[in-house]
Amino acid sequence: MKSFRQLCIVALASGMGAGAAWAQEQIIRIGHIGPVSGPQAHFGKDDENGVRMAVDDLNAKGFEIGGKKVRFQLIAEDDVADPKQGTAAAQKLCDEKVAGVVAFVNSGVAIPSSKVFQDCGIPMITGAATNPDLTKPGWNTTYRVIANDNALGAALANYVGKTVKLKNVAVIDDRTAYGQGLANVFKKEAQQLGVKVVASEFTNDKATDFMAILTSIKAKKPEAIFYGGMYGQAGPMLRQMGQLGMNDIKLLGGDGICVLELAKVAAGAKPLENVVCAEGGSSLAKMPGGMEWKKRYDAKFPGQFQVYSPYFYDATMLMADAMKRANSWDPKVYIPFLQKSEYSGVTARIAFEKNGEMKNPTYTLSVFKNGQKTALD
Ligand code: ABU
Repeated sequence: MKSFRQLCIVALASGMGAGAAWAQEQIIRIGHIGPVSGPQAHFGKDDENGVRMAVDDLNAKGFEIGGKKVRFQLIAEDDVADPKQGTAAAQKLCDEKVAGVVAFVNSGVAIPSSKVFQDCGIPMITGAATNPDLTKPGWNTTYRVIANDNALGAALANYVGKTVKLKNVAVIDDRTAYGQGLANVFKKEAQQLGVKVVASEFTNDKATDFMAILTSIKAKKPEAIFYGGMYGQAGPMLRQMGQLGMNDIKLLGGDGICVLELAKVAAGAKPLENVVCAEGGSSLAKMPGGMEWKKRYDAKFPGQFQVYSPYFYDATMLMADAMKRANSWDPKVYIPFLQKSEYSGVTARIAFEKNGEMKNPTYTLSVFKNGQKTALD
């Protein structure tokens, strides 16, 4: 890296006693962008913690690139789950010439921001934004380390059509890139399995009153409602399903509702017991290093774990691993090494397809038993 900022050399006192030496460390800046304020802050903070933990672990190890001692520094930005603020933050990280970015909860923010990073040649990896359109352009700057919504929508459709063999479902989405995209995949896959979609409704990602939509759906007698959206809406939806006596209807959804926080916002609503949700990756217990990593995370960030932080941790470590193999933190030099990653992480062994999607991603279906998220298999 050639700019003055990136050549910022920090001289650190390294020795004790006589003949103390000075070691030179190269600062390598890694960006994170996510909703660390607003209604989705639980997700954003958890993800930022994952990147921070990786940066701290790398620095504690005394990481070297090309024989040079380096020190990673996290540059954290808030997008408040808003595409405009997200693209502005992306441009800021481009202007600051960070070496790489690990970012984004929301697909609606990740998709336009990925273009900003493509234009400035800085690679970004997401561990949470799951809309398949993110990798459609096939840019060498866009990567994902978790299953996308094609996998999650198909998994839920299979569950409905083949496992519990339901005949009629209703679909609601929140009109975001994520919610609408996931609902469309589910609908298409479910219909191909002979499941009838008796109602298609939409809301928005700020709504909290679903009484009118649910009343209209109730009249069509579906056995399940598929919700494409986030837990902040699914929680009140479950409460209102309870108020309307819809206690035997399943609520299905993707990773946006597949979080412990859902039980909190559902506040004891009976239909929480009927939730079936799909998330990318394995349960912590089945990840190669999940339980041990979670113990360390909990000690560092008590009570803040949600779902995606291990993926953000792995994405950061994988990016550092690509720099090490490339002997460079210059994106132009290390991107080809990033593309060819074979990284054994906490979550899985990670390698990429040509378009930046993870090879062979897994998924997990979960239910809520006694308010606890519990993997089905
Ligand atoms: N994948 C859940 C987070 C929402 C999104 O992808 O927009």
